[in-house]
Amino acid sequence: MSQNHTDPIPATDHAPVESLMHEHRLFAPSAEFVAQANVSDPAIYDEADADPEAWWASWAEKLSWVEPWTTVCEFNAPDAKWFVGGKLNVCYNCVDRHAEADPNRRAIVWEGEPGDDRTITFGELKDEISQLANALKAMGVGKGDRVSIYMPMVPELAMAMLACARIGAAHSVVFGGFTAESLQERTNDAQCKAIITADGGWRRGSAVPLLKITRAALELGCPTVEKVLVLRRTGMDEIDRHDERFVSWHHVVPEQSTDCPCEPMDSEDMLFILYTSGSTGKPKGVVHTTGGYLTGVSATAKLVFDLKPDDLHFCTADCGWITGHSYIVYGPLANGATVLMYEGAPDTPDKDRFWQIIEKHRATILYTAPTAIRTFMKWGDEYPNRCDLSSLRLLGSVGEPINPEAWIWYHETIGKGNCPLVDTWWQTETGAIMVTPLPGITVAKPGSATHPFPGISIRVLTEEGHGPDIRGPKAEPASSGFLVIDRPWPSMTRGIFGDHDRFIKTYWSRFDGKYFAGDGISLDEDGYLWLLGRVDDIMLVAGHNISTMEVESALVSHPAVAEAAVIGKTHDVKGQAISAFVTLRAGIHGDEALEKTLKKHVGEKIGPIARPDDIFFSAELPKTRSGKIMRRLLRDVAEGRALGDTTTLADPSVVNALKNVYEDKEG
Ligand code: 7RM
Repeated sequence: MSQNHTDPIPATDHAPVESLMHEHRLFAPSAEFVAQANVSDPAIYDEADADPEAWWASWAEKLSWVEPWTTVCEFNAPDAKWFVGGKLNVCYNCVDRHAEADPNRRAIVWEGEPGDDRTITFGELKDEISQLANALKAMGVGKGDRVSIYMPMVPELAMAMLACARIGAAHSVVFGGFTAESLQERTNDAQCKAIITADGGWRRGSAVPLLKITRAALELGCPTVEKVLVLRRTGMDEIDRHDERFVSWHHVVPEQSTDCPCEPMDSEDMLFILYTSGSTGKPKGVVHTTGGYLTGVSATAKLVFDLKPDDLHFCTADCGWITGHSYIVYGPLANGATVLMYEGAPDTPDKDRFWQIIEKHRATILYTAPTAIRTFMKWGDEYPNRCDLSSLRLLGSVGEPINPEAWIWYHETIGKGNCPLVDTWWQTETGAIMVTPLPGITVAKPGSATHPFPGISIRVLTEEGHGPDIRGPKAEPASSGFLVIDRPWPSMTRGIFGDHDRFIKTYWSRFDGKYFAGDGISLDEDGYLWLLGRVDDIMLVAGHNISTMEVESALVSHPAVAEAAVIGKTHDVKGQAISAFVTLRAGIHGDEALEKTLKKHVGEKIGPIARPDDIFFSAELPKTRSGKIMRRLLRDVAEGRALGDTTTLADPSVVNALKNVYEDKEG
């Protein structure tokens, strides 16, 4: 076996009771990877655990501070303060200090959907951000204000975020796929003084009319908005010259001075708000602050992605999500790495676009989501196989549990068996990665996010708040329960903007003084953590807790299946019956025989208890705009209810099509 190959190691044959369906191979990093890794000594876990505050302080010390902190952490659940009394500027840390060290190093490599590209050095980035920051000041935006950013994935989006940070204004990035109503609601909730937008952005060959949508939001009413700064991207629209609120980026930004001092910010000053749309209620404005957030994302970016200054880090998320904030902009740039940013869709002009981009720019790290990986599997191996992916040295996954089948495909077909694969669990609210392998240390089990990041204390708790010591000498086999974090960490959210009661109710009430994440989790006897999905999705079938994730993984392990979503449907006898919605791989037709085969397959993989009662074939599954399967809507379909709130769906027509499939079959 070659030295640089990720070696499969025969796994133990015990499998946790709650989780019988596992890929039974273990994947250790190659000796070559370990030799060059940022961290390869497992002692790091004990060091961090022995004194978590000292551990986090050691990361904060790697940042540049205007004034040192006096206290590392003050925690009075749920209120946390980190690096109290310290002052720093996030833009200085992500841009200026690298520009001072080497202005010609690349900061952003950008690829537009139509194929245009642009490389921006740290020196250029500093100048452009400074001009933009001065333009914002001239528009009346200053320290303590909020700004909505509603832009396509162009470098100016990252610049807008960093320019806000430079002058001490908090940004609220609104994903460019959201509607005028969503933009209005978020802008008003955050009381934004300005909106930064563009005429449009490219998506699947057509231009998304961002300026038109912004205008519609203003017409719906955004009383706090005084100015709208508009970048020209597509040339599809013009600013409204008679409306004094509109300002052309190209008129005002280039004429500004490239000199703009970084505002020294208190460690606890707000850096940004990011709205997450939960399944119920209005979107929550998750607040992140300056010192703790930057410490968390810079430490995790460096250790989880093994980030080096000469890496080209390709995170495929949009900056409208937390993944884009933490691992396109703040984490990698704080480390002085180069980020690759792509504007458009993965299938434009063809289904090999990501692979073409990796080949063209020689990306070294790829961080993407299981929904994308399963889509690539469905499209077939010919697309990645056309391209030279040999520059890749590390792969990451985030957003949903990754099925072992998808893990193996990603590892083999994209990573060619050579790249450690990090499955990272975290949330908008946690700011940074919480559960993850460390690529130079961890022996990976496909489908498991493995262990807490050093310094993070994860608990697997029962309803009553009991649970094993997960770092103990011997974990209680197969315990499963609620994912709880019982120690503060620097990048934890400081609250929901304007709604502290909701913050306490949602996250801090279920387990007193501890953070409740809303996810189910289990621990196997080797001490590995397995994410089970949102607790609302976990099924109770004839007295057994079965995770939707597990049945989905069993289905996806069948060669005919591309993707599956499983739900528990109310059942008179069993409590819940299992319904599965299945998407097939290219060229495969779903019929009764296949339905039988798949039921049998799940029964064999997990056990008769997990055998789906019904299987429905469907071309698509309902997903949020960030790609998470929305099982709640499938339950509505299966239980014949009116559909709940569908505004977070990427494509609302999908669920109506599913309703038809379901009703045709059930009559
Ligand atoms: C980063 C992000 C958070 C929710 C979280 C989980 C799910 C995310 C994983 C995962 C299993 C993973 N932020 N989730 N990563 N589940 N394994 N590696 O996605 O705020 O948008 O979503 O996503 O349910 O609670 S988020």
